[in-house]
Amino acid sequence: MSYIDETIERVIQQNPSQPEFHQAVKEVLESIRPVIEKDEEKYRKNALLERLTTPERQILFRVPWVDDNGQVHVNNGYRIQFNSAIGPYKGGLRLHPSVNLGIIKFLGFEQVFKNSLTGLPIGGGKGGSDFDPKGKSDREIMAFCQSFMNELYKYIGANEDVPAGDIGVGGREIGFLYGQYKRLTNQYEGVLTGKGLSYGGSLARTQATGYGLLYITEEMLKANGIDLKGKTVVVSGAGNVATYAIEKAWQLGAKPVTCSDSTGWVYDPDGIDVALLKEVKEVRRARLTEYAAKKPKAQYHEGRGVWSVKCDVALPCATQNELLIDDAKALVKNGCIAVAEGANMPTTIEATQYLQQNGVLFIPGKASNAGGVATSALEMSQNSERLSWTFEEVDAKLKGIMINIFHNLDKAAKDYGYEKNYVVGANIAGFLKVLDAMNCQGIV
Ligand code: NDP
Ligand code: 2IT
Repeated sequence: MSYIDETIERVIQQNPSQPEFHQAVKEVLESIRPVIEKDEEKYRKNALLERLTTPERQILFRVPWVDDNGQVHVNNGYRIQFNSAIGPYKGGLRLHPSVNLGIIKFLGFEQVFKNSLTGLPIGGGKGGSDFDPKGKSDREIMAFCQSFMNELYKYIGANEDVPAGDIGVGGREIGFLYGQYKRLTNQYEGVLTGKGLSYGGSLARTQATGYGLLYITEEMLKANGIDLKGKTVVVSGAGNVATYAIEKAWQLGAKPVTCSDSTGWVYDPDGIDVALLKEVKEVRRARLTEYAAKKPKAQYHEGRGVWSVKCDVALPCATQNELLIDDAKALVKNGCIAVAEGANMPTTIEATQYLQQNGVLFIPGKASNAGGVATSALEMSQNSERLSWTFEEVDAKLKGIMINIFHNLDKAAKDYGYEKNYVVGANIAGFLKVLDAMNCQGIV
């Protein structure tokens, strides 16, 4: 059996009940097959793929906290330090009831290749908890974040592991986490990114993932002779990534017409009103029904369904496995020309293959949502030099990074005979730098 197939089997066997982790490993390993199979025996002897698919360190901990009624709750806390070959572990923290070890491992694994693609010196990690922030008071959120940090602080540091936000973790949570880290360690350092501007945050970090997604989408379309201007865009999600993807889509002359949350979705024929969306989601933390209530022409639907709306470009920006094979079929039927992932692994492997086979340009999240972590790395640079850059400076660097990512993965795809297969291109381009660093550093 080939080394790649053997590794996939071993990962499935050794990590039972972690389907998302299996899926992420399969996607990457299938893509890097042409690299590995050139020198399979050498890699097998060095157990390269065993090391690549086994986290360097997995930290699991108890998070007890007290709610406003005095009731004690216990959640599971995770930090997976996946690979530090090219820099300190870097990656977000997710707070969502669906979080489990397999989900954090899939996210940490993806982060390794994403961070490599940015061209910046950051390794891959991810963490989080099955804590559900929905409906909690600010005091309860603080109690949870402080308890979470009481354990996590032992394993992180500005040169060691630098967490940030993800689903359920935004500016409020990063503030509470940072305050507790500082209290425990007495260190005022760039240990977290996505910080507030008054205590070391970077301008444009809030916007970075969504903006970066649109910069790379525009570049991919341009490379294929297509103009983003005038295109109808369908977006899922209504959180950090979706909101700023919608904002930048407008700025680049496209028209975003949908957004969604975990209970329903909105189609607004006039295009999504960004100010209203921010008011509903960022300020009031409310449901999308409140968006529809303010916009007589907007339609609100319960459940899922944004992919049934006719569009030119689709941007899944909510969560993993939210774009399934039937959604891919609907997109193709409606003439969609490009799918760019804002979320991590939102498209199933089957749906991805269907889109690619039907000529839809498809760019995977590890490339197209890398603007968030890239700007986190820019925040780390600013913290190290104790300076802050202007919004324009950070935004220009972000745009340059996204354009570079596209051309690097486009070139890798061509070099290995997979022209226009941006999944293969992204995985190979991300992998090669990690491979080189791992080879140089010996058996560790
Ligand atoms: P947010 O918490 O800000 O928003 C998440 C959005 O997705 C919300 O609208 C939420 O709905 C919806 N959502 C979450 N889980 C589900 C689910 N199981 N089913 C349906 N809808 C769901 O998170 P982000 O915008 O930060 O993250 C979105 C995606 O982007 C994630 O995959 C994340 O890993 C990825 N990402 C984020 C980056 C960042 O910088 N923040 C960087 C790169 C990738 P509701 O409001 O009802 O909870
Ligand atoms: O998935 C991701 O890249 C993030 N959630 C952002 C990570 C970061 O360190 O900014």
